[in-house]
Amino acid sequence: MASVQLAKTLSDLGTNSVRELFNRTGSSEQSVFKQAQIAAIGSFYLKTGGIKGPLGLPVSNVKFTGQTAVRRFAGGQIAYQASDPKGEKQLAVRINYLGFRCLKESNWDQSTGSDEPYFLIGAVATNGSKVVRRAYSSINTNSVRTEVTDIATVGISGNRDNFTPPIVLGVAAMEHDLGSKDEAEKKVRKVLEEAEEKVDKLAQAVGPFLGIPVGNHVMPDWMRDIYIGWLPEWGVALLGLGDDEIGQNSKLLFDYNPEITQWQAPAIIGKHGDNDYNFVLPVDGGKEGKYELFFLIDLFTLSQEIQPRA
Ligand SMILES: [Ca+2]
Ligand SMILES: [Ca+2]
Ligand SMILES: [Ca+2]
Repeated sequence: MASVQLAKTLSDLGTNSVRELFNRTGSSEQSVFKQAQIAAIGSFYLKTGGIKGPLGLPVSNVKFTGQTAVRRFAGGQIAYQASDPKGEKQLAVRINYLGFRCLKESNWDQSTGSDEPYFLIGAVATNGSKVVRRAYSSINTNSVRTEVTDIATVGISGNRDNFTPPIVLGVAAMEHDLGSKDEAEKKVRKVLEEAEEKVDKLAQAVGPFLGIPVGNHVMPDWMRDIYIGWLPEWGVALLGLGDDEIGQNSKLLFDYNPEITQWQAPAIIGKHGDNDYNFVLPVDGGKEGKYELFFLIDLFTLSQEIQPRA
């Protein structure tokens, strides 16, 4: 049976009042023993980085099985065992980009007889973001390129390396003429950084998620607005750069109903070159060209213990 360090839990909350403990958790639980575990789990969660840490967004309130408390998160769970909360298991995402097919080249050629598309592929998770640029030449209708490029890694460092679901995967597709690819990449990175800052600010205002109700999706609406909102901002940022804008597309992945306990990667759809793919991002730029980008997205359970940060 678990034993609860009430004094330590109260001190982590910065109070010595049991009544305040009940207020902070927002739980209607009547047992001080259970309230203390709920609060200790909340404090532990904040010490792993809260939503910006490996656990990410909460997907359940604290549930008791007998005398043991468990709270599930998008990236794992915190269980109150013996006399301390422990962060366990980490669900992580790996995204590999497998190349593309050009369904239709642009309507006119400029400096060369073929198209020179480049893709700024962005992945945004609650615990970080990344932009990868891939550029090509001699592309015409029906051209295919295959490759395996890691967009988001499943690493070995429990606290930092991995992307925790949900994830927004997006692409801004450009056709190179006289512009600077570096400048275009810089602009989309800046939009992503600003989105992350907005999320940080709002997350701090919302607080430690100790008492928020869990809705139909893992990602709260305010966060969804920001993470979906960066796509049109990419479009605006890329205007007038000297390269043609083919278009943008993005999709929110793994924003499941929290009741689902076993998340799964999408089913395999087919092969692009030699590689299985399970996700496609189409970009239809009309007269600027039309493309399909292929991805393989995998989910991993890493079974690591998550240590709180100092
Ligand atoms: Ca052409
Ligand atoms: Ca061109
Ligand atoms: Ca062009």
